[in-house]
Amino acid sequence: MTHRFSLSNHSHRRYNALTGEWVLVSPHRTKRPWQGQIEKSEIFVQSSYDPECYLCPGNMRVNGEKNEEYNSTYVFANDFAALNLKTPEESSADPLFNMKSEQGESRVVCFSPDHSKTLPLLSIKEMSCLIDTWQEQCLELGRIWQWVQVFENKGSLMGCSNPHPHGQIWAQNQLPTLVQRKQKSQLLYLLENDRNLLEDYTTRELANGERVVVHNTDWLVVVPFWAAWPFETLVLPKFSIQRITDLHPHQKISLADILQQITTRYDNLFEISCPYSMGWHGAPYDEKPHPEWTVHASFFPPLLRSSTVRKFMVGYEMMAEPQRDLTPEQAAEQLRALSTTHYLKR
Ligand code: H2U
Repeated sequence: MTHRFSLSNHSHRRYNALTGEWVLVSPHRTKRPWQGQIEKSEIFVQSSYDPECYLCPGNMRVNGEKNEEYNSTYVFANDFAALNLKTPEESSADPLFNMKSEQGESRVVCFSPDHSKTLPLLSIKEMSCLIDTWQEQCLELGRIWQWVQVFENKGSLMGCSNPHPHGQIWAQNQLPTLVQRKQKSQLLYLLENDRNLLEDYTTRELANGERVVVHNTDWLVVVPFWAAWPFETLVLPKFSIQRITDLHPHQKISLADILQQITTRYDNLFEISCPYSMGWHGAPYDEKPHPEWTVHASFFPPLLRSSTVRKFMVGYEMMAEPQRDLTPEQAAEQLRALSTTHYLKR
């Protein structure tokens, strides 16, 4: 070991300016042998329609309701909703048993009628349609609820129960923990610097370039400086915007392009249908201006070294804080080098 510190060789902790958490980076550990669990590779669904699928057009869902013969995106109320409109009011301020009942709505968003079309396989037009749907849903639910969480859980490795490309939307009034943390950090940064945290971060990452995976006229994708998951990415706007509902039509087209580019790279990384969780965070729908916020999306793929070796957030991570071996700069370099043509189309 040399005496001069280097980010790519020596252990260090990095601060997540958005959440206020730290991550331990141990770059020299990338070479350790792996004799642990080998996952099953996520394989591509071949057929456009599956008669057994609860989400395909015209099919019956578990509760007996029939899906429409939809031909674009399709939204329905989750039959097993995590948040319900009719939950009774209840709360306790006991410091050791603090609780508050939570009302809300849970919806499922089918991305396409085609059972096999994951995000990277959607055309720009189809992806734009999905962004329109996210916007419409946030607009509608944001009139009722303060928080609208748009997310996608993809692949059995992430606990996704159905391969039909779909995401979910949960709406509620209390701000979830992670959102509260991000709000606090962004507000503090604005108060201390009179500037927007993620706007400054975007400018700095673009100038540095080391963690940039891809960018276009309106959007930037980086492996954030503080990434905890090996190939985690952050999708950032290059313009001021607080909520997904404020996107202009041309910004949706460029967003469709950037989402296609990043998800294609993920599939090309290990040449599988890459599992991940992704979602959007922006200002709450509380009718306040929120100049501290910048809307952004995060992708969290669980894979580490190959299509079959995943990153486990266990042991030290559960007892102390997240830890990673591969540096964010190395991960960005790998993702950057990949083709933007999907390997199935080559
Ligand atoms: P996941 O694949 O991430 O589990 O999401 C699928 C969702 O679809 C899940 O929340 C809902 C489940 O409750 N669902 C229905 O609402 N109706 C069905 O008939 C099947 C699945």
